[in-house]
Order: sequence, then structure tokens, then C-alpha cells
Amino acid sequence: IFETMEYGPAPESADVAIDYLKSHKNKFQLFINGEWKAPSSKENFDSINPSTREKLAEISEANEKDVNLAVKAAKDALPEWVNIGAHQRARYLYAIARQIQKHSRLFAVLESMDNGKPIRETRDIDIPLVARHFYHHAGWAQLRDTELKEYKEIGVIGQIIPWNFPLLMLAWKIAPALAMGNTLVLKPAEFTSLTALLFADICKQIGLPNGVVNIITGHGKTGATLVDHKDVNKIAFTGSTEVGKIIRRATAGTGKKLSLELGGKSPFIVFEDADLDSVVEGVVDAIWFNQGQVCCAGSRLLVEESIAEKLYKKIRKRMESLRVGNSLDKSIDIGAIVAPVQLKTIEELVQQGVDEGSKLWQPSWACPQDGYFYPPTMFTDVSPSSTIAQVEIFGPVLVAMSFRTHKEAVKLANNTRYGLASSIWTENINLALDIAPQIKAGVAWINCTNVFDAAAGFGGYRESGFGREGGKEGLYEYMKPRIHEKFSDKPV
Ligand code: TXE
Repeated sequence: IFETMEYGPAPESADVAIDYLKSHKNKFQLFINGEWKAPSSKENFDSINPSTREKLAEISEANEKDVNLAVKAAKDALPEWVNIGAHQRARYLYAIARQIQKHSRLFAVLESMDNGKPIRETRDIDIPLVARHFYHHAGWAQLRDTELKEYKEIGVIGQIIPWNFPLLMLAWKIAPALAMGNTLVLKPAEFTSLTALLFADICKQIGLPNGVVNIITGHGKTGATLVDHKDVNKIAFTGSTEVGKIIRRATAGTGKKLSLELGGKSPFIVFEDADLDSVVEGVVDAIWFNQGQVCCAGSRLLVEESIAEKLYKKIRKRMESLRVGNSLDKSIDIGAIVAPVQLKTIEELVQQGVDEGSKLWQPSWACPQDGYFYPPTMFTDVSPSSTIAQVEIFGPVLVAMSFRTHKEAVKLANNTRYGLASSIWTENINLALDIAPQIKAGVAWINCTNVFDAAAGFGGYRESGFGREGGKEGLYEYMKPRIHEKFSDKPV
């Protein structure tokens, strides 16, 4: 019953997504209170396919009036959503998960066209993880009244997500919020609204009660308006550290609960006894997966000096064999950068790396010219204090440094303002287990990288933010203790 996609070299057909876009006349409205609604401002902006620079659809810009309507819808829907009980809410979550699987091909093609990420990644990683996230949280909804009876919902949740994993970040936000009995307003990133809007259609299709999920599109101002709304009880944000700081300031003193998942500059540490061929494939995954636009990308390669040159040589050889191209081409490894502004940021930071004296490595071939492409890139001879060693580039750019002692490895690993993820490569498990807890990061992967599961809490320390998504910890982000209710008739 699930829509499947053929494996093989032929490019994936765009038809399924084109037909879907046509069903909305290539112009999307806001999803408020279970209905499609034109934006009050009548303003729109374009969603562009970064692999081809073609316009895919027009997206509505929500203004304050629309944000107010969406929050009101979520607030009005709350009592019914709470009262139907956790078992019934679980049924809705299972229904969403099943619909995502059923329409997985449409979701994958649409996501790849809107974001530029390779279809092999959306097909095999993004969409399966999305479905898994809803199934997992449907299970928790079923356990809600027994395992978590000391807690109650928070209320109306405002959720703001980025463009690098559009549907997966939606799932990370929406699934736990609904499972714990909240209603919500979600704003996708302006570059990648389409799969969130398709998700709204899924909510309609399964008969989710009106107002439980509201999807409003727009730029940063729309997000800021949502953050400031007095009836929003919690904000969940994934995006840049800079905007995370603005949101933290805006919510300070308001009593709103907040979780922030921000940037990173995660270390990928290779000790001299590591299996170097596995390391090379790990590096490909760490920094060239999703064009390096990954918050937990292993963007800093830290290598034991004795094997550094050998490893760099292997990586350079592998870089030559990577293929960059249209996101629907099943034979590519690296797709398009999400938007010109992001491409410009990458180009400027790479130039800065060259200016600061680091050695630049890029493959001998050129990228296709029809989209926003950037080649896999590696810097060696990097000083730990240089810009490219400190700033999140959020592109396919690896920054390599070497160390002599284990102590120096840990020091280098912790030498950033971030603390999201880390990856440790050695055949000596005792060494890995000794190093892992010394690294200030929310995740430590050993001989692997970018491994996610709905059952494992994900999140950071320091300027990478706070709060966890997934796992049991992630549920507490969407609940508050209800212990006082036992002694009082009034809800807390
Ligand atoms: O992020 P923004 P951008 C990092 C990465 C990237 C940089 C800039 O380094 O190069 O951020 O990306 C909404 N109040 N990450 O500019 O602006 C915005 O509309 C409320 C890392 O795209 O943070 C979008 O929906 N909301 C990151 C979302 O915030 C506001 C993923 C993220 O956009 C707002 C993305 C405001 N004042 C970028 N301003 C990660 N952790 O994975 C913007 N937004």
C-alpha cells in the first residue's frame, strides 16, 4: 500500500510533485483552523527549486493578523484535544505516520525539489525517519496516562523550523507536542515550506480536529510575531544561534517555556589506530551529507598527526569521485545549496579561509551551472583560532587540523562556542569511552556519525542551545508537572 520508489540509476520523475503543486494551482494559502486561508496581507513569495532555479510555487506571507487567527484556532482547539484523551490522540498520530508512508514518494520528491537534497537521502533517510518519529510518539501517547500521569500539556505551542531538514524538523516538533496533548502553530522556513503544506493536507485528510495543527508560512518577522504572542505557552525553535539568542531575549520574563536547537561546529576525531577506509566514508557522511547543511555536521576533522597526511590523501581521492547535481538524479552524492544567500555565505567563508592562509582542496571537476551548486571542499593547514575553524559554515566544507596527544585532541574538540555533536574514530573502545565524556557535546558517536533515532534525545550544550528532541527527555519539553492539581480543583 505504500508508494515506493525504484532503486537504480534513472532520475526520479518530478511528476508526482508537479501534480501536487497543480492541485493547489501552484499557490499555497495558510493552514488555519483546518482550512486553507488567504493571507491577510495578500503578499506572497516564491519557492524555488535550487537545482534548476525554477519557481515551484507561491507561498503566503502571514502577518500579525494571520498569526493571531492561527494562535486563536490552536487555543480554541485545546480543550477538545485534551478531552478526547491520549488513546484517541495516539490514533491520530498513527494515522499521520501511515499517511506519510503511503505518500512517501510524493514527500521525498517534493522535499528534494524544494530543498535541493539528493533524492536518495529523502527516500532513505528523511522520510523514513519522519514516519518513525510519528509512530514512536503515537506509542508514547498510548502510554501517556499511565507512565506520565503526573504531567499535563503545556497548551499552545509555537514552533519555528529551519530549511535543512524541513519535514524531519516538523516531525521532531509536531509529534511530541501532539502526543502530550498540546495544540500548535508551526512556521516552516521561507525557503522550504512545501512539505509542511503537504503535511497540512495530510492533517485534513485524516480528519485531525480543526485548529490542532496550524501551519503559517512567512519570513523571520512572522516567526517573531509568533514568539511574541501572549497566548503561546511555549516556543520550540531550530535555527541559527543568532536568532536563538533573539528569541531567548524576547521570551525572557514572559513565563513561556523555550527549547532551542542551534548551530554547531562538531569535531570528528580520528586516532591513529582507526580504520581509515571507514573514516573516509564517515567523513563523506559527516560533511557532504545534505551538502553539509546539517547542524551536527562533523565539520572539524581532528586527526592524530602520525596519520594526518595519509588520511588527507585518501579523502582527496574520495572527493574526486563524489558527484554533484540535480536533487532528483539518483546517482548524485551532493545536491544543491538551498538558496543563493546560503551559497554566498559559503563562498565568502571559503575565501576567508584562503585569505587566512589555510590550504584549499577541491576536486578537479566543475559543478553543473544550472543550479546553486558547491563542490566538496577541504581545508588543511588550519589554525584553530581562524574563522573557518570557529564559524559554522553550513556547507560542504571540511576543516582539518591535527593533534599530537589525546589531551590536545580534547582541547581542540572543545575549542568552539558550540556543543552539539561529536564523532570519535578508533579501534580502541577504551580510548573512545575515555574521550567521549570529555567532549562538551550533546551527542558522542563512536565509529559512526549522523545516527538518529526517535528514541534517542538529541540536543546541545553551550551556544548550540538547550532542550532535547526525541527520547523520553523530548516529551518533557511538551509537558508540565500537574502535581498541584491533586490538592486543588483549579488547574495549575
Ligand atoms: O537561519 P534562521 P537562516 C545556521 C546556519 C546558517 C545560518 C543562517 O549556520 O548558515 O543559521 O540560516 C526563522 N524570530 N542554521 O538564516 O534565520 C526563519 O524564518 C523568529 C543552523 O536560514 O535562524 C526560519 O524559519 N523566527 C540551523 C528559522 O527562523 C525567526 C538550521 C531559521 O532561520 C526570526 C538553519 C526571528 N527574529 C540555519 N528570524 C540548525 N541548527 O540546524 C528568522 N526566523
